[in-house]
Amino acid sequence: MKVIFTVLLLNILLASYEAANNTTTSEEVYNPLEDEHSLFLWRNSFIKENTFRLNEQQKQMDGILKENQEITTVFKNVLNEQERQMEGILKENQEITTVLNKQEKQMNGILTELQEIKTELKTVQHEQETQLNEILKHVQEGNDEFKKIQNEQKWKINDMFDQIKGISNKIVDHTEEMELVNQFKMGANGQWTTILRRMDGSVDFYRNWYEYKTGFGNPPHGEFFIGLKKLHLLTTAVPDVELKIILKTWDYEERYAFYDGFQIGNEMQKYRIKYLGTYNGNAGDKMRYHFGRSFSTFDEDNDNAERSCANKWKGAWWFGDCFYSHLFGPYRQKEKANTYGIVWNNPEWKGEYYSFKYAVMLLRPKVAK
Ligand SMILES: [Ca+2]
Repeated sequence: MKVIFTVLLLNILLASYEAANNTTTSEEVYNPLEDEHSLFLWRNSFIKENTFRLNEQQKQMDGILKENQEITTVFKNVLNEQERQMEGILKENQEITTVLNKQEKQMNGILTELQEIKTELKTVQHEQETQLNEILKHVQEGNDEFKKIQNEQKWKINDMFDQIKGISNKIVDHTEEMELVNQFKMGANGQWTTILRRMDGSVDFYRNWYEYKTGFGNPPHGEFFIGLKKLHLLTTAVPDVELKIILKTWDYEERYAFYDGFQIGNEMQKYRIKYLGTYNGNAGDKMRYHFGRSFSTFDEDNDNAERSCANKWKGAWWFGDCFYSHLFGPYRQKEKANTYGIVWNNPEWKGEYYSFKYAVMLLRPKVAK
């Protein structure tokens, strides 16, 4: 600043000097003393004036400098203030960062704990599931075992009941059979016992061995068969038994076949006709062919045919290959039976294609003559 100021001052002085010289040259009368005095005065005046100016300028410059200094001071103050503020902000930021870091650490800690808890929970859950499954398995096993025992007991009880029922039935059967045999014996005065009745087709006669053995139908007044077992008992209860077969046609013609002896074997002998006495009657001797034959049902083929006669003709009888009579055949509503029916094959009467409306087999102890 001082250098600039000095250069400026010298320039001003030089310019003033030159201007003075120029003025001088224009003077017509030249007086050196006067000139020198004038110059001196002028110089003084000039110096004074310029000193004044310089002072003024110095003052202005000082003012400006002072203003600058003040501005600089203000600026410095502002800068300092800002710096302080920045420092404050930085400090705050640091504090915040510290707090944030702390919080982050805490969060991480919490997250880790949560993760551990989660893992632990999973483990506990898995263990509980396993335990539950184990318990359920035990319960199921227990239940199964219980059911098994329950079933076994049920079967045992059922077996016991069956046995009791069997014994009871046997007692009843035996009593019934004894009674039947006794009544039969008492009927020695000529009373017939019905062992078979066909009259209206209300009972199905296409039945198995067991049913033919035990009997079926609606005795004593409906359609029925007494059963082979009882037939064996009755025909062996007394020395001689008489058999009478009565047949009725659809036009109410009645004929009979009488045998003065009749005996049926036991089950081991397949209930075969062991004895058939002399025939008498008007229906024809159509039991003769069946003498000596075993009994057959659709599930027990004891006939002499390659096929099953019972199955073929839908009945049961003492079949050979296959029959001349078949009173256990299907009940037909028409006269034309085409051999399927209640047949008594007498060619001189109705022949093999006729199915009778009515048929009975009767037994009685032989009446003494
Ligand atoms: Ca056969």
